[in-house]
Amino acid sequence: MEHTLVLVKPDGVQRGLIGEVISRLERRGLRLVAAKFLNVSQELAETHYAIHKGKPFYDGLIRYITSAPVMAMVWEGPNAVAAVRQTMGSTRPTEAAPGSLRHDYALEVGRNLTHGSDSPENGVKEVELWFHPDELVSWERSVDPWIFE
Ligand code: IDP
Ligand code: MG
Repeated sequence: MEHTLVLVKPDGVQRGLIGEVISRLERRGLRLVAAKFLNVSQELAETHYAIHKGKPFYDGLIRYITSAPVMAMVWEGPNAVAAVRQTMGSTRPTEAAPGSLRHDYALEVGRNLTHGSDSPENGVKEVELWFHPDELVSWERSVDPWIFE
């Protein structure tokens, strides 16, 4: 089953939107695999956002993600990566589809509430970066056959 890393970023945590994010992913039918609430270290932030090093927004991005606690989660399901990114909406909130989290709760790209892995390969890498293997819970729900084909 495909895994994806989801972060409720510091703005989402401060604004009391952890529950809203979880609720929307549950409602979609995705299955929670792991969760933890943490302050992001400088090192973890730099590794997670290494691909953006050198871009004009990089320093601000590192300050943003380390500025307050985040809720880090692993979610799974068929096409979990694409499903989560669709539920979150486009990176720039004013381009995000109506009904998506970033459309409904955000205005600025530098305060866009959530992170979701951008490919199944990066999903695997990011889950390995943020979680120990023994933190991932393998389980079944009685409704799974009504959600997973
Ligand atoms: P994503 O989070 O939708 O995958 P990326 O392009 O990977 O978007 O960028 C990572 C994060 O960096 C974004 O979610 C956003 O918080 C921040 N970011 C991206 N572009 C800008 C920008 O132009 N200004 C400020 N922050 C940005
Ligand atoms: Mg990205």
